[in-house]
Amino acid sequence: MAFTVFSSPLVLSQSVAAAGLAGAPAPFDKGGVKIALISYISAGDFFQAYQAGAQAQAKALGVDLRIFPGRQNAAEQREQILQAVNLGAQAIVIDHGLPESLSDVVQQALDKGIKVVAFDVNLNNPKIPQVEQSDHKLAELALDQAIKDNGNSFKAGYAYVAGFAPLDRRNEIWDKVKAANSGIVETARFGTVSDTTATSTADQAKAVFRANPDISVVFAPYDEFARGVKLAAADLGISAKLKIYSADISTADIQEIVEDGSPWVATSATNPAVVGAVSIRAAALQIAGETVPHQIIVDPVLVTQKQLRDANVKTIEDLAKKIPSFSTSSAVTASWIPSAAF
Ligand code: SR1
Repeated sequence: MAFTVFSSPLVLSQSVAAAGLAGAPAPFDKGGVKIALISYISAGDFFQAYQAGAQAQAKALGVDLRIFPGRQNAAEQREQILQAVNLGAQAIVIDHGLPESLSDVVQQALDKGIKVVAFDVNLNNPKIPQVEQSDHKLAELALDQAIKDNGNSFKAGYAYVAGFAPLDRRNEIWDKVKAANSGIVETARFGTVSDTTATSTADQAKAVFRANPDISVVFAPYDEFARGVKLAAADLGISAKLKIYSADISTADIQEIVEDGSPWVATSATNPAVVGAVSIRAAALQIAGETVPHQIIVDPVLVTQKQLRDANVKTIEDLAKKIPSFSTSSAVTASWIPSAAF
């Protein structure tokens, strides 16, 4: 089998015919199954790990996985979906994106009998299973910890960009928490999603902190936002009076969380490699004609700075050893689907 990462939507695949998977249903028994993974964002640890998990599961299944990189470009993502259709993909996994720019091209794929799986983009189609990390739970875990650490009266900064399904779902919980705790005041809202999310968000956070020196807590429910906020706090020399609560985790994030004086005190996260593997399994099961639930959830866990320091966790692999459930998900599996090795 081969993994083809498309450096541009115009580059053609050089795939190798994959061998069949003994005991699997058709067409996996004969091999040569093609799946396309089309991302909207590729930069950043979360998306790299998600793709690596998808690759690992594809390899275990003998699938020829074509990966189209995301460049936060809706027109390019549309083009890539059409290209995947033309390349003969039997399923397409769409990882993030803007629903309004995708629905017609996704419908063209469905009309040709191609299976579609959506991760973190609401395509609102009963034929398309939706994979998510339980974003409500992600936000609840982080915000419960924020209240545990800081009480229910503080001035908060909030990093958010509307229009991304996971961030919108996390925002629903933030709104609920503020409504239930009148002492929690959102003093400033900021954030950028781009190929330079962390540094752009850092520039915004600096301006926010200068204008609002009473902010003591930041809810930054995306690790690139949290990195930006941490960078801004360090540049302004205010790390000691700030606490950051985030989502997502990676080896680089762990290092930033545990370093001396880090204001990044907790994050709630899944293992993104597991989410990538689950997305490929959902596609594979559909290709095999098996039923897949409409909503597929990978549950997150809360990880605090104290837990990481106390257990001397330095990498994602260390974390997985401490929390075995972090590296597995029983979502959308079958006896014929081999486990992915991350
Ligand atoms: C811009 S959306 C970023 C989020 O997508 C994934 O759900 C990750 O958890 C990340 O926080």
